[in-house]
Amino acid sequence: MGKNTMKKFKLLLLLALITLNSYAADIKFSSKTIKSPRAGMNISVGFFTVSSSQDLLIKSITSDLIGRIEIHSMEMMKTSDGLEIMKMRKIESPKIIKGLPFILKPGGNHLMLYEIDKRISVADELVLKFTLETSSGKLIAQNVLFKIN
Ligand SMILES: [Cu+2]
Repeated sequence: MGKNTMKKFKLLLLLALITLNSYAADIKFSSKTIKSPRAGMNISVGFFTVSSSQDLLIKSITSDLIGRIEIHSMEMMKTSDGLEIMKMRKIESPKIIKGLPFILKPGGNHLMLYEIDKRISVADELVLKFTLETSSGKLIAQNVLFKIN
């Protein structure tokens, strides 16, 4: 290999590595739990924490055993007669900010699960399929295992 060819080859190799690296988001899920629905109910909540090495949008979360999954925010509100009530609202495009843990936990933001299949009551674990989008528009599919308790 000539000196010039070698240089070009090294440059190409470097470019390939940089490209690969920009696609490989380091995404870590933890504290993944789903609450078993109460008897006779088909809705419930779930929680997790996720950290990412790059900004991501949560495009969808699905499961074969759950009709619809949303991420909700939760706030305490005071009514005109002074009562404290909890208000939940769907977060339309949840954003995971690079380096900042995105936390869903009891009393705060949470997963809202609707139309839960009865088979879930005998399961210990469930996979939720996350579709995430990078800032450059690339979609990342990730299966995340949740404990049911
Ligand atoms: Cu909710």
